[in-house]
Amino acid sequence: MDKSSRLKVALQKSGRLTDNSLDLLVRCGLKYSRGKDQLMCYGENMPLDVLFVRDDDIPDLVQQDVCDLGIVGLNVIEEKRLAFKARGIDPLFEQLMVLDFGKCRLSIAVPDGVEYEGIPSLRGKRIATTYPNILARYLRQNDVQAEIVTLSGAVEIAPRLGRADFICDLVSTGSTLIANHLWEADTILESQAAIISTPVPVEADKQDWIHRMSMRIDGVQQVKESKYIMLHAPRAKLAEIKKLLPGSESPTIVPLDGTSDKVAVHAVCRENVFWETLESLKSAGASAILVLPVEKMLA
Ligand code: PRT
Ligand code: ZN
Repeated sequence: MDKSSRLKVALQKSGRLTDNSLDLLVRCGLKYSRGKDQLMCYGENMPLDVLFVRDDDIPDLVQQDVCDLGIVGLNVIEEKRLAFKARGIDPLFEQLMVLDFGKCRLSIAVPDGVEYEGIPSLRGKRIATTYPNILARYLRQNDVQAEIVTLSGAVEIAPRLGRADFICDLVSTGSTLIANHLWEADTILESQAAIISTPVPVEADKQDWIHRMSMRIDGVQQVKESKYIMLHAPRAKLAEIKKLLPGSESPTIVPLDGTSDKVAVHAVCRENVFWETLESLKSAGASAILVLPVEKMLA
């Protein structure tokens, strides 16, 4: 396979998404070696290489077909999508799937002591943000005119510096807002990491790898919460016990040697299994209950 038919994936170089993104590829089977400059990782066992860049550059690299795939927050994806659209760029990169990390929200925050009674309070005010396109859409959708002050960082100090009345910034725990004497008023976008893919049609063998990686990522995300339960159950209690198994569709029922009134039940549970569930199963008559982690899954 020649170099050009290798998949190129853009990941954040150093930040909140870096470890989870690389870990995801490793869980999908990737074994890699790092380039000398640390800017790339080369897949040793699959035709996939990783390019490390700033997260803000990921949508551009995918849009320009420099990379086939990228992992980046929905906040950045949405901001870039709106910016590209405004410039009349078409077709746009595609969003393949959302991932279970990088969760945060883009919210309007208000300085302590300042009155805020919902969106109309923004009318005619200055709002500092690094997400001008998302904020503009929000204001437009709510029919409110306000001044957007676009900053490249340190948005939370803008009100104190007298540069803005409100801010619109990412929040996860909320402690940064509190430390800066701000409170979270309205959420305008829920975000988490996602995979995007090039708008340009890719050749068949690359497409095949994109498909395989999507299936594997799906599997990796599902197994995180999944458990395999095995137990013995009285036949008479089977219906009750099946109902207690969290998130499992149709369990396998296996006869037990030497007894006809008990069976073994095996089930994949798509949700975490807590002690309370085991206690309920036991009360319902189950015995020899085993809960095992699921390592890999392919639907
Ligand atoms: O250098 P580069 O440009 O690549 O990195 P960056 O500094 O732009 O991004 P980085 O690593 O901070 O975040 C990357 C992505 O992680 C974001 O685009 C989001 O999709 C996601 N993410 C998840 C977050 C947060 N949680 C988050 N809390 N991004 C930023 N924050 C900020 C928040 O704005 C606040 O200032 O972290 C601070 C702490 O948040 P609290 O609420 O927990 O105090
Ligand atoms: Zn960034």
